Amino acid sequence: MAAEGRTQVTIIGSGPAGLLLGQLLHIAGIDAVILERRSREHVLGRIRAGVLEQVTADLLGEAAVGERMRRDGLVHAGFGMLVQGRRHRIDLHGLTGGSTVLIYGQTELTRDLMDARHAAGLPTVYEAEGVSVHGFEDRRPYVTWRHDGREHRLDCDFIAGCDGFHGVCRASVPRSAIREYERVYPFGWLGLLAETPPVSEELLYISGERGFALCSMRSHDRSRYYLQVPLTDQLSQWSDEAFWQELRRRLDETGREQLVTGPSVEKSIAPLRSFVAEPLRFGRLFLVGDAGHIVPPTGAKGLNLAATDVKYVTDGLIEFYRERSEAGLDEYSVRCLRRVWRAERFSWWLTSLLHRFPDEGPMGAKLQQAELDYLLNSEAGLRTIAENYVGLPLQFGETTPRRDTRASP
Ligand code: RFL
Ligand code: PHB
Repeated sequence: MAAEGRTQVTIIGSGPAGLLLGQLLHIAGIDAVILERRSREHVLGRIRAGVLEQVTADLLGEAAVGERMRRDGLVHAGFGMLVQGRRHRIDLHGLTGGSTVLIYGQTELTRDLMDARHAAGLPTVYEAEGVSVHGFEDRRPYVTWRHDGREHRLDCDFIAGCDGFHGVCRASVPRSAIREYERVYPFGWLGLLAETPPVSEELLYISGERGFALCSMRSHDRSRYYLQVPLTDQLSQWSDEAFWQELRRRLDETGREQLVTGPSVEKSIAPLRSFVAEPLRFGRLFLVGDAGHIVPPTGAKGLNLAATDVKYVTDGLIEFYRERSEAGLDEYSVRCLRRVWRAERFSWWLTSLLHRFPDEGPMGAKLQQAELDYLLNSEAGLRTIAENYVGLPLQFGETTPRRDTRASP
């Protein structure tokens, strides 16, 4: 594993952002090394996203890792909303003029990217300890870490911080150079994965007296469910039986009849947060994906935003190496942030609409019901939800057409 010495781009983190970036750079003929602090198995064990926008699916195709996704992914043309006991359908396809989303788990996508990287013999260091980034402000970036009891150093042209919300890259930027915006929600999501058929063919978002719930899936025989829970709840309080019982209470009669329960394969609690760092570039360091921004999962946007960040930084790097122009890299932050704020707004809005906010009292609950009543019974309201859910085009907000960087180097 040739990780010492020099490379063009050092990528910190082998989540979907880091792996997709590594793959797109490889296709463009740009060398990169990935440093990951966890093991490959640990990364694959994290159960997270399930919904891919068309733009993300296209990028995975561009990265030549779309074969299994196209075969096994489930195309969804709509989803359900169960609000105060009444079911509604958001017809994504009809309301957006033909857009759909793809159900394909983050675990599978990560595995596809890891396999492609391995097959191409590209260097990844797992269990890299104490990763530290240096020199990015004065154009001589390098990265140090410990592995197998030895200190290592890698010099490079650029560092891509794909190391998630708790990573080292954002934390290494001088406080005076960065501004952070944050909202933490007063609840979390308790998620459960089971080898059981999903309760409905499409995703079902539930909002009711007992709080939010989501019925999702990974395939026709693997279901993924979430319950809104207080932040103070511990995983140990939630036996599988308690989970299923609470989900039954939040479902309607049809849902209760169709629900198939079984032992959990995974169960975890995730806090909900909205977060944006500005800017996303600091000299030769780029923040990509969750390292630069977090959305609550309600709008299913996190992984999709990570994928478009990757596309934008890849475009900039290709332009840099082919034309010695930093124009694309200079635009990176602005390009990403416009899209990021749009997704932040939608995720915050949908979260506010569907969850129970204990501190908002009965007035807050009534206003929320009235807004949902308006949205779900109006063509304009349904279209607003659908348009945001399927996501923005890649060229969103750009006035001049950009060059296509997909051609071979
Ligand atoms: P990741 O996946 O957090 O990967 C970061 C990687 O960096 C490593 N790392 C380090 N490596 C070296 N040195 C260090 N000092 C390091 N510090 C960290 C970590 O070990 C890790 O491997 O970030 P990335 O790649 O930006 O990907 C982002 C996505 O994972 C995230 O946005 C989504 O999972 C969010 N999300 C969803 N997004 C969607 O688009 N659609 C969905 O349906 C969706 N559902 C979800 C979600 C996130 C959830 N949770 C758990 C918050 C559902 C849930 C419940
Ligand atoms: C998931 O399947 O994990 C999932 C689906 C939709 C969301 C969030 C998570 O909004």
